[in-house]
Amino acid sequence: VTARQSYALRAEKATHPLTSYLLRLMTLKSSNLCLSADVSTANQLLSLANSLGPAIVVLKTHYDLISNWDYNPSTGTAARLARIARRHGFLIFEDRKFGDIGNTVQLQYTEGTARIVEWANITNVNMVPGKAAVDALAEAGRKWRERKRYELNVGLSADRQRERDGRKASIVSITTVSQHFEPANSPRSGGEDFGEEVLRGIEEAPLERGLLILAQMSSKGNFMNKEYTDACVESARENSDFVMGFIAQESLNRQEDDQFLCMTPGCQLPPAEDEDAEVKGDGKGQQYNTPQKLIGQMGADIIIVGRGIIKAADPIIEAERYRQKGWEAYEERIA
Ligand code: 5BU
Repeated sequence: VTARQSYALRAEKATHPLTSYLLRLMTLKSSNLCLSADVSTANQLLSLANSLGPAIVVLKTHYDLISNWDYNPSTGTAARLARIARRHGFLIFEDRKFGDIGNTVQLQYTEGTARIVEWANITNVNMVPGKAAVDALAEAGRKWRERKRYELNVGLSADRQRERDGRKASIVSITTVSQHFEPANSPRSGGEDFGEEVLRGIEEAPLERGLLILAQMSSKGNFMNKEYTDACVESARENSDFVMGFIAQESLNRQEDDQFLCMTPGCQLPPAEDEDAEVKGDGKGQQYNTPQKLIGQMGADIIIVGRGIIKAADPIIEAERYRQKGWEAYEERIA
C-alpha cells in the first residue's frame, strides 16, 4: 500500500520518529542505499564510513566481524563510527540478528561487551524463537529511551544550576545528549579532521532506537515461510513504537496504516561495462537481485549492498552507481 507513496509523504505519516527521520534523510540525500560494511578491521570500517558516507543513508555493521573492535564507550570504534555518521548523516544498523529467549536478547542488546543499544540506532531480530524476543527488545528499547531522557533532563538542569552559579556550563550535559555522536573527551576538532557539518537541512538523528524484524531472507532454501512472515508483520504492528520495519525481500505493508520500512539485502548490479548481464549468487547460498527489481518491482525501500560495493575496484564510484540506480528505481516506482 505504500509502494507508490513518496518517502517524503511517508515521513509525515510514520509514527516512529526514527523511521520518519530516515525517510527525510533519504529524501534529502536522494539515497536509498545501505552499505553493508563487512570488513575485518576497525580502520577499514571507519575509512569506508568516511568515504562512502555521502552516498548512503544507513551503514550496516557486523561488529563481531571486526577483529580489533575497541569497546571503549567514548573513544572506541562505535563512538568513532557514530561521529562519522553524524557528520555525513547516516544511521548505524547493527545486523545482530538476535535469536534467543526474551531475557537473553535483552541482556545481549543492552549489556555485555558491545552494549549495542548505546551506539546502534537500529538493530534486528530473528523471530524464530517467538514474538517474546521482539517484545523483550521493545521493552529494553523503551527503557533505554526513558533513561536517556532522564539523563538529558538531569544534565540540562545541572547546566542551568551551573549557569546560575555564574560558572561556565559544563560540557557534561552536551555529551549526554549526543554521546552517540561525539565522544565525551574528544572535541570535534581533535583526532579526525571533520571540519564543517556536511549535511544541512536535517537535524541530528533523534535519541531513539528502532528494530527491524527478519521476515524474509535472501539466502537460498531459507526456512522463513509465509506463516512465519505473517507473524512478523503481526508482531511489528503490536510494537509499532519500536519496530521500524522488516528485513525482507518485498514490502510487507498490507494495511492502510502500515508504515513499515522494507530493507533488502541480496542486491547486486551487473558490471558497469555489461549492464545486461545477469546477476547471480555468491556460491555460498546468497541470492542477488538488482535495485531495479527490488525497489522497482518488489517495493523495497532500502537496498543493502555489501560486496557489490566494497569489493569493487573503486568503492566510491560503485557506491555512487548503486545510489543512482536505487534512486532511479524509486522515482520510476512513484511516478
Ligand atoms: P553482500 O556482500 O551484499 O552479499 O552482503 C549482504 C549482507 O547482508 C551480509 O552482511 C549479510 O549478513 C546480510 N544479510 C543477507 O545477505 N541476507 C539476509 O537475508 C539478511 C542479512 Br537478514
